[in-house]
Amino acid sequence: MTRRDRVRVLVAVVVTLAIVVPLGWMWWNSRLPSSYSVMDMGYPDYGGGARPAGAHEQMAGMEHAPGGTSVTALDTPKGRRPDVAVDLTARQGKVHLADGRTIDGYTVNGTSPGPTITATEGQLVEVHVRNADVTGGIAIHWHGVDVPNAEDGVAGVTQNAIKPGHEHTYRWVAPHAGTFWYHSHQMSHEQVAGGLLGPIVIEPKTPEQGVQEALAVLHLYDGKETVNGRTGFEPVEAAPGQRVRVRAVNTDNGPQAMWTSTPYRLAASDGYDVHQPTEVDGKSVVVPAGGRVDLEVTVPEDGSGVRVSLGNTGLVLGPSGAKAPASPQPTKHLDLLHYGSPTEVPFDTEQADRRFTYSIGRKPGFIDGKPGYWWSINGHLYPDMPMMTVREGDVVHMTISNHSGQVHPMHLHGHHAVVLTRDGKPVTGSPWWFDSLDVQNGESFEVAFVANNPGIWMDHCHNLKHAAQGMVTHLMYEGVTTPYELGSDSGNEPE
Ligand SMILES: [Cu+2]
Repeated sequence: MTRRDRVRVLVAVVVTLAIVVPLGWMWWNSRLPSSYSVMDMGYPDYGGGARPAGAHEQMAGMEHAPGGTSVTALDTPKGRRPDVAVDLTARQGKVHLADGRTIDGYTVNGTSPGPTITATEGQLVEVHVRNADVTGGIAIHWHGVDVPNAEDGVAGVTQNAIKPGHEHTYRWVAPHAGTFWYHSHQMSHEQVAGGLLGPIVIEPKTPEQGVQEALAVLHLYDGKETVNGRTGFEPVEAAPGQRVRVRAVNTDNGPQAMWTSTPYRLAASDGYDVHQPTEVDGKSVVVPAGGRVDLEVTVPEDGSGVRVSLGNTGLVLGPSGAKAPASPQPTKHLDLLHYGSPTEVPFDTEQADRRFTYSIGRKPGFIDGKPGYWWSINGHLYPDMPMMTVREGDVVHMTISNHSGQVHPMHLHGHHAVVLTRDGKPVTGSPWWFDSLDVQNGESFEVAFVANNPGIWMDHCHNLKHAAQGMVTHLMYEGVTTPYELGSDSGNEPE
């Protein structure tokens, strides 16, 4: 080897190492421990507000100071008798759908969707959940119901996954009338897709008289759109002239347009009534993944029906045998920024105690040793996520922006937030309350909520595939700790 050859080899080796060593370091560093606490995840973000005494910049974990409140203590008071008692048994295996198909998935009490949980606002709901044979374990989350933290049903954060043959009892007081749903929050990207879910209807204390109700639970089984477990249009008997409130739940990972063959009013979204909703004609309403809308329609007097479409499936409301006219999808969407009329919200949205940024992007890197082009939050990859830290009573502003190339349905547990602006334009209609908000690529929402439910709460993408790819952060109340752990050793995998 000449001197020149030796130099060449040396240069090649140095260049290779300069590439391989940092990559190897990134790979090594990205591997998730077999067991870890959500409190040690990422870095604290105080949103410009007060820091706890002795808080350390690098470690959110420093905050599990002695004397903290465990999530297990943030519970529904004991002693009160339940008003509504429900037994749910989850199974894994064949699912016989209402449309006659049989698929591999999950059932609740033998069906999917599972039974509807119905209660009245203020009632204590007690749900005994049994895992018959779901090998990966289960946990049940009450999507959109702002329950106490101990009842939130997130494996590894608020409880351990319920193992096969085991049970868990959930108790919560129905805090708000509206349309909600329950689903597994253990291996949720697989178990929810497979059908481990069902609807929840909370009626107001004084229901409106003369309004019939119908449920439309949208789900994709094996990639096929269904409503209430069947493809096509399910007939729902309703007399001519009857007002019908259709409660639609989107349990899929993507947004779903919904429209009707007659004009409708959007009575509610995400369980909150729209203030003074006007009649809508020629526009569809988009239900975000995880989101719900209540549409009110009136069955025509001429004996024909109303077609309620969620894509290629839906309901036909009308007298027995009623035909409903074909109803092509409108090209325009209803914009909730300008729908209904303004009214008070119960807190001052002008004053913020904390301001958080939730900027959704995409970048190359490693997550748990896997190279990829991953979702990022504020430029970071999972698990190096912001731990948004608040105190009880804070008014919180959050700017959620998306420059990742895809829509993300953002879901904060335990709270409802109100939209202030989208792309700088303020809400001019009814207060727009949500728990599941579609943020389109290029959009930026400013939202506000009151930190009024202490705990450790997931704030994640409800495209559950994205969540499983690391689109998961948490909102943490100062001084709250969890004894539960995530990771393969713990058996808890909430996403
Ligand atoms: Cu997403």
